[in-house]
Amino acid sequence: MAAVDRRTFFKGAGAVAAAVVGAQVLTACSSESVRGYGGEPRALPIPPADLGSREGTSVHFALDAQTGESQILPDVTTETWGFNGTHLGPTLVMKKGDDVHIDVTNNLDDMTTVHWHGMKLPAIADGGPHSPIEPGQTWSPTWTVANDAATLWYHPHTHGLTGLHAYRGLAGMIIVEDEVSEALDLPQEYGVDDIPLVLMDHRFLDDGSLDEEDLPDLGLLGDTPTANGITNAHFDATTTRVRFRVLNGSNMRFYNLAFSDERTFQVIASDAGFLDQTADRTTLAIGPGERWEIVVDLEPGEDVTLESVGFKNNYGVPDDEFVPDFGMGDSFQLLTITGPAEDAAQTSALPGVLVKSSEPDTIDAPERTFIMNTFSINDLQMDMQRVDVVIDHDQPEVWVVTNDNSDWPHNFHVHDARFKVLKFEGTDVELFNDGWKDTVGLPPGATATLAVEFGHYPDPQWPYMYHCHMLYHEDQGMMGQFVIVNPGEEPAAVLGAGASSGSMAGGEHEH
Ligand SMILES: [Cu+2]
Repeated sequence: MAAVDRRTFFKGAGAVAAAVVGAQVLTACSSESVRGYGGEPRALPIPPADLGSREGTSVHFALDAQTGESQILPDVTTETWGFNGTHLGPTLVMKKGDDVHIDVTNNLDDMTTVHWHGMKLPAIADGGPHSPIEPGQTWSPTWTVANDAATLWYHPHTHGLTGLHAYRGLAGMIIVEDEVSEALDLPQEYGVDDIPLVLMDHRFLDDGSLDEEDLPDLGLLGDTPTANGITNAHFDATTTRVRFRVLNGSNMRFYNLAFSDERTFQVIASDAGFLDQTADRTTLAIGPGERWEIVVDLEPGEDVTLESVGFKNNYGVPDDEFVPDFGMGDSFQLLTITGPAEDAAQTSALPGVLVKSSEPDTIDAPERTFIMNTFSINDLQMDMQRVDVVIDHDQPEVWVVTNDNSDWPHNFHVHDARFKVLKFEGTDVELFNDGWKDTVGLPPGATATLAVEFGHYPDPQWPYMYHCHMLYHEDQGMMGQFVIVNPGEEPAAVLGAGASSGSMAGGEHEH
């Protein structure tokens, strides 16, 4: 190991993890982040399900952003941020058609914002950088849930500080249910066989506090993975079939999900809801901001580990000394799992067909191109006073998004939208991109052609964001703004002094 660089920790840990289950051996192997794997496995914490207070279809939630101390590590406390608690936040459960009201109170000493990732909603409620919540203030967005059943999430979108605020722990899951999800024969008992799994990674200083120093070109890439806010998490299953709602809430890290015995699992939902049909996988990439719902069948009493395994070909990132190490080759464990008791009920076959197939109509759709390179999109960096794209219709659009870097990964997230990946070119990296998504991974050189369907809430004053969801990149300016207006309408120059309306960097043309 003498000749190996800072990649040693994860690569070494993975090699051992493949052979031996358990934290102690990993501890012995790691030289840089021993603390991350130390001690006995701890039970996977389940964030409380928050059903809100409901009157008919009107549902009221309250979120308080606050500081606290948490035991991310087993043997030391860490100062963290959380919603309604010291770290992370409750899982908000809502139903399609609900009229949602949320009071977000900022009990921090810092300004923040809260964005509802994946939600179609009016821009004024979207919680982007134009919606600061000052310390002591309460922000009260409201909207009607238009999304199909899906796993969404909420996190800050503070201008230049999104990464830091999420890293400190401001993140929570949202479960949207609808008549389709409730009728399907799938595990759906929250915390029992329907398990939220928020994946993050951190670095720690010797005193247990979060290391918040940005690594050059990598930002807050962590060396210590966590599941629902703790290291070395263990899940004791009580059923033979478990559904995991996996959210990558990390700043910069991509995971390649797999089980330690390379078993096949079923993918049932992408970012924006159910796949048309269940899909069998043995590995599944999940980039920052993305969600997948997977189902795994367990034998009574068996032990198996959910891992992240190194990406084949390093996700297309050159593996040499000149390129920052994005961790694409790392292998490590995420969650150890023990199967249920011998008398656990057997399950029947999973439903093969989940939802009626739907496709966006892209005939005559406007097409726009987005070239991502280092910290820019279309050679521009985020400007709060500049509208980059104006959408003056209620139809889908085709967005062609290219990662123009030959050595850096990116990904691409669009607010108020869901999309299908029509084409994926320019890379040998094979990604599973089925279903409706709102965030797509882009290995070096990759071009993704997206059919994007927007929520239609015309408002000339309030912009939505599109951006790289590697949060250091976003915070460095890899983000643009779009406004949805009525036909012929211009965006209002109300975004601040010097607002210039409609510089069409998106390059609209009919095709
Ligand atoms: Cu990026």
